[in-house]
Amino acid sequence: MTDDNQKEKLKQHFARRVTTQARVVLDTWQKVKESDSQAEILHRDLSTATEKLVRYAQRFEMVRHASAGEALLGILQRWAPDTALSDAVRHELQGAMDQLSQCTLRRTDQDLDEAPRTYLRTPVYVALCELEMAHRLIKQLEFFGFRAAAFEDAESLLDACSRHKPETILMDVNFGGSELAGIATVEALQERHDTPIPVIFMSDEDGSIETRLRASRCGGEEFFFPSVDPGQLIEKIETYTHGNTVEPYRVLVLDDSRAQAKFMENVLTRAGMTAHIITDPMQIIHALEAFSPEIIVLDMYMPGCTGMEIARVIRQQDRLHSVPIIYLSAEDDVSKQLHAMSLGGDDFLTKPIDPKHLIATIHNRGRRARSLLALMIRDSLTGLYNHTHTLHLLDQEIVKAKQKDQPLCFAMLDIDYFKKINDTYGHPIGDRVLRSLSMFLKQRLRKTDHIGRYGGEEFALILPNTRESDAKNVINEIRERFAELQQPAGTQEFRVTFSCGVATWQGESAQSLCERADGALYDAKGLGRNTVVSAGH
Ligand code: GH3
Ligand code: MG
Repeated sequence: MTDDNQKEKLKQHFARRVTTQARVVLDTWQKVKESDSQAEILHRDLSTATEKLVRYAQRFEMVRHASAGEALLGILQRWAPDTALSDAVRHELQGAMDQLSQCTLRRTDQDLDEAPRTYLRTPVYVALCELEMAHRLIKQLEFFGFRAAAFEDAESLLDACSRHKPETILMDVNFGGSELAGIATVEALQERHDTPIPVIFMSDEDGSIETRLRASRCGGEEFFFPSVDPGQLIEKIETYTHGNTVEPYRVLVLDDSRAQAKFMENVLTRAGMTAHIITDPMQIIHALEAFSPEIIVLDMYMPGCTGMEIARVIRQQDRLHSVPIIYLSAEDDVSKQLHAMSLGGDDFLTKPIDPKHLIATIHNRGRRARSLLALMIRDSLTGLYNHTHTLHLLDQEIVKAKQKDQPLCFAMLDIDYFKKINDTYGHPIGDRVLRSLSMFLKQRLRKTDHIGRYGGEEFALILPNTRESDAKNVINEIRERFAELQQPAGTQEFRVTFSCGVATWQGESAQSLCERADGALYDAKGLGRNTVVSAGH
């Protein structure tokens, strides 16, 4: 492990220590609020805990925690140890405690510097009857880069939700003790939010239709009965939290009227889409290549050629066969519209265009197109790119690396002794391991990296604009963390490792690059597995 790597790990470790200490301070404050009787002891506890927090935070350069702690110490000085807490000081302390709790909860740019990577996402709240199970689950979730918190009662859950809306809640239908109390809590909670929080319900006892209906009506996306193992749950949580990171649709608009084109650009951008506008039909080929749109909007009548002709040209290219094409025109003759559609269009919008209608059409077409495309280019077990598409992306990235004169790395990764995992725990558990590694990779690599399932238990990583040493560091970090992860199999748990070969592009073909990475992977296996090896130059 390099020095930097080591330092980063240590930093993450200590960052956790600071946040833990912040929680100790908050807990002590809770006790102070609940009891007036032991003022002296509580005053001392609170001061000691806060001093410790400030010391840790300063030492590990966590600025916000340090200043929140210092503010607290300042106020504490005005609370004479042997007296009861005055209302004024109590009020000020509460304000400072709120500040401190924001440090541990809120996602800000500052947190990016000071908190460990596992705390970057919005939280997942876990409200189970069994606290021990909740904590086990949280440990697993943290491995996948989720930030999760467990709650003991409805009140603290509601309180946390109002301070920081979670991405998902995992809820026992009986959370809180009495029958269906968990569902009642969720019902109350959803009332307070404009958009519902996705909830995953679980129950050991009650899988009746009445309960499922009630759960579904208050935002229950999933209902596990009887309860499930943590692996399955994490996969579900991953699904619901992924929804928040939907990429904006890339829409190409060709309209010779500059004013109309501008209008379209405005509407699309305001709807959160990425628009690329051209007014000259002769630019279409270049725009298709440079922008790779997911949806194309064509004006019907333009000087020099028609939208229908352009559509035919687009459809001449195999890879653009399924990109939806939407025509725009003042044409309201239905038979002409039908004719236009028969020449490769998917929809027809009549000018003047109602923005709402346009956006709805693009959304529907885009969603369909994406799910069709996913069937073609993604592997169904892991959701990663399949073999063919991975190689296609590698070709593309080689072209880009050449153009931009940037480094490019390709890595092949293979699970160690996977056959034994299948043999010992069964094929479905083997599949779960493949999915867990794919989730792990997705969450720890950059958006610009590409991850493919290359073969059965073999994965390929394309890392653009990355030097070999950086690629190795990143993958090594992933390797170490993945090896720590406990894979659940019924009542047992086991660990899995992988080996990896990394090759940096040297102006060669994609095939030769793959072969070199594969060679390095072979060497990694030869060296005893669970290691990352670079290909020779
Ligand atoms: P090594 O450390 O040398 O890589 O050993 P290994 O056991 O991982 O490698 P080997 O090539 O002997 O076995 C790979 C196994 O992966 C064999 C195959 O049954 C299993 N496998 C391939 N695809 C899948 C899949 O989709 N799901 C499951 N569960 N197993 C798969
Ligand atoms: Mg293997």
